[in-house]
Amino acid sequence: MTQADQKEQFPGKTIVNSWNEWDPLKHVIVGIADGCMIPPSEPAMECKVPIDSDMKGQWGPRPQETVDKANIQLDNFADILRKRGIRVDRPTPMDFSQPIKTPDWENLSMFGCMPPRDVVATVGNEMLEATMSYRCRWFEYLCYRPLLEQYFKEDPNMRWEAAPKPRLTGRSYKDNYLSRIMTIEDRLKLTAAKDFVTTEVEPLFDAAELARMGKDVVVQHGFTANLAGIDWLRRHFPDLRVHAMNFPGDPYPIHIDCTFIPLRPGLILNNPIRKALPEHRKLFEINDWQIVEAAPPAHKNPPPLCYSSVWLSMNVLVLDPKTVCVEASEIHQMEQLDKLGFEVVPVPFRDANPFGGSLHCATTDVYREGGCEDYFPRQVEGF
Ligand code: DAV
Repeated sequence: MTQADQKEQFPGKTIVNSWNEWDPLKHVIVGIADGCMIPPSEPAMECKVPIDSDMKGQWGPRPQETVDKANIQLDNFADILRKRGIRVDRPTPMDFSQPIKTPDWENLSMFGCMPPRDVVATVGNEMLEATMSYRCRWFEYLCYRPLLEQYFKEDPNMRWEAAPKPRLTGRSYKDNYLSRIMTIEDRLKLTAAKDFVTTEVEPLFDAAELARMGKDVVVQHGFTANLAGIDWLRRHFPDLRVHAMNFPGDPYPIHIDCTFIPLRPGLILNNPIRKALPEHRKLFEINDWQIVEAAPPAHKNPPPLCYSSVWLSMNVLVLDPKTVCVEASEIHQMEQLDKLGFEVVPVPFRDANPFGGSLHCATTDVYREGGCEDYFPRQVEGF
């Protein structure tokens, strides 16, 4: 669909507003796979690539046929959303193969612009560019600037913000982190003890660490968000309640959206091997929210050259409190959501998974109807 066609289908004015993960979705950004790279090794990246991954030691442009196949599924996803009356915008890719540098470091390439969820957080009428935590993703916000500039012009109430760009020098990462790991059990011990690869010298967070539930926002503390980053968010949103959560059981904790997904008021989908801790569940329990364990993934392994785990199965995009998009081969997840009372929209997306995730990762909200509600009137001291 061209820009002109889209103007014809969606003549209304631009509104930036999204307070949660479930209210009726009206406008969204869907990523693009063009030019996406397997980035070169760098401190944070090294710790995320799974021990047995086919990506270990590789870097360079992704094979063009895989880019083409991913784009077919991304375009199809965008069309499914448009047919449901949702306006869809796309980022502007750059030449991601070019080396980048700041006064502090150089990196041999960038990453891509497939998962918009990682880069821009929409909270109410604000779109916030995250600090990011990998060097290869330092400039990725530039792919979203044409859209952010446009929304800023079109919606007089939009707040456009950028978190402080981090230095990402060697001081931002623990240099002995990997040397302490021999086995997956070692990893699990470290992550359970909240010993992650990033240090606390500066605020760091990827936008995909946020799960928004009106007045309450939970942020995963892990490889791609540190406590300083969560504290920054807390001070940046003084009217909201920002809660840090960590999930023992995840050897590579990055991005909350394969772990803890709010589906509608009162209902959370939680990864059964990354269970929320009792002290964190309390907030949900005392406010009569239910935390259900996600169905098992349909696949034993992620597709080739994919960073993410098989738990992309639960990386669903909620269109409204009764409708949810699920990857089309994830039969168990579809069945579970159907039983929970949702209309399930199957979306083929496995070819796009290696480019940075599934349906939630591949999108960023611009507009959902509804305002900032307080779903958790009872709070837990110290959380
Ligand atoms: O389980 O591998 C990946 C999330 C990608 N945004 C996982 C989390």
